Amino acid sequence: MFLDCAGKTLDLSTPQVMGVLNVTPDSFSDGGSWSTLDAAISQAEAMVEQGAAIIDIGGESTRPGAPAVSVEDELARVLPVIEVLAPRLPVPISIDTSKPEVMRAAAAEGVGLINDVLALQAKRALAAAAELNLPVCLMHMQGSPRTMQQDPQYVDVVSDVAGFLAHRAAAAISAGVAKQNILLDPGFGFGKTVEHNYQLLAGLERLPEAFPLLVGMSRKSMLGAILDKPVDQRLHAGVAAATIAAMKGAAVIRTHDVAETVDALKITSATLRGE
Ligand code: 8Y4
Repeated sequence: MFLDCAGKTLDLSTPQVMGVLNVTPDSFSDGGSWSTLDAAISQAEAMVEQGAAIIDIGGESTRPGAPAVSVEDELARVLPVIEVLAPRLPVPISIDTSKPEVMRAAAAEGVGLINDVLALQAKRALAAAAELNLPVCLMHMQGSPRTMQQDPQYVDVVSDVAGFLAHRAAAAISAGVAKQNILLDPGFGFGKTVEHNYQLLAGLERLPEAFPLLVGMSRKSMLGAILDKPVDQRLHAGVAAATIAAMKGAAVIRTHDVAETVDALKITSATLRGE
């Protein structure tokens, strides 16, 4: 029910919000300057005030077609932010990375959770996560960020994703990650058609139930495709999707829209308690 994130607690007895803090140059115009850092810190503090239980910091864009980022560039983006935020925030910080070097450096600065869209499949990532003894989110992706949306195919997307996640959890446990430190994520939008994404959302209860589920649908094209609306007009749909996921048992909702999602999850939580 409670996750120890490097001394800070993540309460998973009710659904919680993970606030997204992007520190890629496309989210803040000038990389590395004080105003960039200041904006990131203010945004993180605002999300905590709005009720975020954890803040996810990522310096590597995982959007379809995004260019690869070097270890050095990724560290230059995320470390200054983590250094300031880790001692200041009352909630844990999560590091969105697939690189073991970034996991280690971020952990040394006080990060409390590893959010890996590659599910620790990069070389030496399993060993790094096991040694750091932090909670880790293992996400499903078909293909690589560059090509994943070209022609995604599954026999049964829910069974395929469930099988992959069960295998990655087993690999993590074999490498020395504590079972209680594992969260799983079906990876909405990562190598999935719109139909695959809704099959996954509908079948969320069929994913491995031994681990808490984290999901991220906020602003994604699975919402835009149904609404036929651009990314800045997907707030209400994202809140609806978050509510549905939480009703189906999701423990953590990763979102850009913290205040609205926190309200929705309070209603969800009261409903789950009522039944
Ligand atoms: C607008 C804004 C449209 C953002 C698309 C996006 C997940 C994740 C991402 C997720 C976990 C994104 C790092 C994609 N999505 N980590 N990361 N789960 N665990 N796209 O679903 O936000 S980045």
